[in-house]
Amino acid sequence: MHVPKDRGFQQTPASEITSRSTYLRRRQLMHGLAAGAAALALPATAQTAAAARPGKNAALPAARSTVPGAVSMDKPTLYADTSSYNNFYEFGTDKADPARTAGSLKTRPWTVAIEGEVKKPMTLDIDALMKLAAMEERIYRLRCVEGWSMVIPWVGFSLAELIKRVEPTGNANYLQFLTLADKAQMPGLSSRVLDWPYAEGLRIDEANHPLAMLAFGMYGELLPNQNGAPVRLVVPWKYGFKSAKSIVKIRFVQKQPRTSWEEAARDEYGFNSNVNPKVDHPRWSQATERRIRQDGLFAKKRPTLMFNGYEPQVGQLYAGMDLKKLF
Ligand SMILES: Nc1nc2c(c(=O)[nH]1)N[C@H]1C(S)=C(S)[C@@H](COP(=O)(O)O)O[C@H]1N2
Ligand SMILES: [Mo]
Repeated sequence: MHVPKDRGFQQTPASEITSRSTYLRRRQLMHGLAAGAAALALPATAQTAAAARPGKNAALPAARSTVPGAVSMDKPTLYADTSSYNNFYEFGTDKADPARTAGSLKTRPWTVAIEGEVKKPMTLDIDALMKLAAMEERIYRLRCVEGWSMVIPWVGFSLAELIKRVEPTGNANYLQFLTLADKAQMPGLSSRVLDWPYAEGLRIDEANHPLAMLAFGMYGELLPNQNGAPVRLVVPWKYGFKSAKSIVKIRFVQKQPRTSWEEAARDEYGFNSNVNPKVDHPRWSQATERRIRQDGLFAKKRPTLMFNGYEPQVGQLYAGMDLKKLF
C-alpha cells in the first residue's frame, strides 16, 4: 500500500532559500548567545525553539539533547511540509489526508497503559507521562520506505526513561506499541488496508537505545495531530513506519509481537525494518532517497545511508545479524 506519491514537492521555492539563510543566521546567533552572558538570562535552547516555532500549537520548550547523534546537522524540513505530507492511515491513505482529517482527534484526556512483563504496570495520563523526564530537542532524519525523507526537530525524551520506571521482568524481550483505533475519530478505520489497531514492535535493547524517542512535540511546540499527537515513537534508524503515532498502549512481551505492516505483507516489511540501502524493498530500491521539498523531482536523489546515518550509534545492536534475511 506504500505507493510513492511526490505530487507537490517538485520545486524548491524561493521562500526556502530565504529560510535557509535565516536558519543559518539563527544558528550563528545561538552560538554567540551560548558563549556570552546573555545565555544566562534564558536557556539558549528555549530561544532556538521559540525562533523556529510555527505558532500552531502550545509551546513545548526543550533543551538541546546531548545524546550522541541526536542533533543532526542536516537542515530541518519546513514545518509546512512535515505537517502536510504524512502517513497516518487511520486518517486516510493519501499523504494530504491526515492534515485534512486529523483535526477530529481528541488528544486530551489521553492515557497510555503499560502492561505485560513489568514489575510496575501503570496507566499514565499524558500530562504525567510528559513530566517523567526533561524535554529535549533532537533533530532526526526520518526515512520512509517509499523513498522520501525529512528532517524534523522533535521534542521529547528517550523511551528508556519510561522503561526504567516500569521495571521490566527478565521475560521482557520485546515491546509492542498499540495506537488508538477509534472509528468515531478516525475516518480511515473504515478501510481494511491495515489490521487495526496499528501495531509496531522493538526488541528491548533497541527500545532502550537512547536514540529511541518518545516525542510529544516538534519545532518547539506540541505535535500536530497528523504527526502523531499526543505521543508517538521516533526510531530514526528504522523506516518511518516503525515510529508509531498516537500511542495508547505499550506491552512488554516475551515473544516477537505482531506488527501491522508485517501482517499486511510479510515479504515486504520485516520486523527489523532497519534503513538499509543494500536491501531493496521488493517493489523499489532503497539505495537513494529524495528529501522532501529540498530535492526537486529532477534533482539527483541522495544516497540513503546505512541505518539512516545512525550506524556509529546503533550498528552494534545488529552485530552478527544477516540483515538481508532479517530485514
Ligand atoms: N498509528 C500510525 N502510526 C504511523 C503510521 C500510521 O499509518 N499509523 N504511519 C507510519 C509511517 S509509514 C511513517 S513514514 C511515519 C510518518 O510520520 P510523519 O507523518 O510524522 O512524517 O509514521 C508512521 N507511524
Ligand atoms: Mo512510511
